[in-house]
Amino acid sequence: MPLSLDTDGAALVQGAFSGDPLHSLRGRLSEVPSSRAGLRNLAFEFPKLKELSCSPSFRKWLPSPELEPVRYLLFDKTPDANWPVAWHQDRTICVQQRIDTPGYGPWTTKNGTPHVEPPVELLENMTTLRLHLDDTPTSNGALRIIPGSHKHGKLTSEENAALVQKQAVDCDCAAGDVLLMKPLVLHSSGRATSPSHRRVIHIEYAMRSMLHRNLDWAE
Ligand SMILES: O=C(O)CCC(=O)C(=O)O
Repeated sequence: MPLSLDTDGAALVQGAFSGDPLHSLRGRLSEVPSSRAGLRNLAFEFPKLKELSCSPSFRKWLPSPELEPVRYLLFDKTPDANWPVAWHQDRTICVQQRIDTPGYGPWTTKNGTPHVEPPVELLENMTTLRLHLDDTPTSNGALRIIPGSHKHGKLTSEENAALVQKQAVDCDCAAGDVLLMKPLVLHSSGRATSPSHRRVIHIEYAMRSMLHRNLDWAE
């Protein structure tokens, strides 16, 4: 059974990008200075990505025309940075300035940018588009999810521990595949067994108008 974004919290679009568009993204990315593990401010280094992420070739995979990009990351796994990720939900957004606001918190700062947990409704309405630039089978550190775990809101650590006992699904992808993901789905990934590259452009889309009027999106 293929995964469904609504029911499972993730869905695979095989061959979403191929040929010239994929080669050109790979080429542009190779010019972007990045750490071995990836890059947090990808759109700053690769401004054209902002335009691309709003173009029909990206937007056509999204579940709603009201979604707009709010964060751009690059993840890579290499022989020198072959990182695993523990089970977690993506619960933060990036904003321009910390302004204490009811329903928003806790706050953290990464790379000088304020990050905050918004109300659950905002997270439930977000969708992440992960575009794979390299073949990413399980042996290359593919993402794993717990299907349906996004339906439980923000999980306590006890709920998290109980849910990860359930059947995980490996989201094996080929270069050019897109994995759509709800940020609240529990996800993790293992180390690559023969690491070379595992580049994923990770773009988070949200309903921008759901952000409290005190705050502004960082990107
Ligand atoms: O790409 C991965 O393996 C995990 C990335 C991650 O931690 C995330 O999407 O929150």
